[in-house]
Amino acid sequence: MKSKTFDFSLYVITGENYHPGRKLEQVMEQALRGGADIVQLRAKDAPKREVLAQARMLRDLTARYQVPLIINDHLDIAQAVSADGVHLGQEDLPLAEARAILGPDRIIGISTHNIAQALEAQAGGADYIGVGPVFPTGTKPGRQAVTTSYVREAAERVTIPFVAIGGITLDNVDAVLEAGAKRVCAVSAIVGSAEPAETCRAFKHRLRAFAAMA
Ligand code: 3NM
Repeated sequence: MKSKTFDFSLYVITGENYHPGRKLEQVMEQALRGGADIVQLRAKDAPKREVLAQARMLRDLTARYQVPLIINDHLDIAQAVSADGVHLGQEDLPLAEARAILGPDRIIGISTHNIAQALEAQAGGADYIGVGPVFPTGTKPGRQAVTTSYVREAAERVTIPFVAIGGITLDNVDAVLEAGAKRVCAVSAIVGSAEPAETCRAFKHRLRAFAAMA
């Protein structure tokens, strides 16, 4: 897959805790059917071999839909399954080291929680950044929400793609888009919904409506 030609508006991250009794593969296939344009495997507490097995499954699934696969944190797993890239938090392997390992062609995304981190990631060669958590979220408990004011600041000052993340639902996504986000990311609102495909379609509808107004 030509990783660096990627673009996306709806970014879906896995969250197995949100769909007990439903298989990861089914839920993510539904998200892809509904229009997810990029998928991240995020399995913070799973044993590494299980993450690897999930990564292999998602590599096959995302390839069928021609959608990039990003692996949270584990560069070795990303390489083992030929994922399109990795996503790194502020406490993970630094961007420069990750780039040295993965080379120029893989996507590297960085979580940022303020404009200084955003500009640092941009200057360091990140392909995209996360901007969040916009709203309080049970997926990352205990983290202070950055509110839509950080989204607004990112829209003004960040020149690489940025994706708003954290507590985003169909009920509040318009506020995020109004603040200037062109890309949004969700875990619980999508993988925890009864109909992930329908939910993705509804998110895409909002994203398209705002893109048409711009
Ligand atoms: N990263 P939900 S917020 C994984 O701000 C993640 O960097 C965040 O999950 C950040 O859509 C977050 O369920 C949780 O709120 C997103």
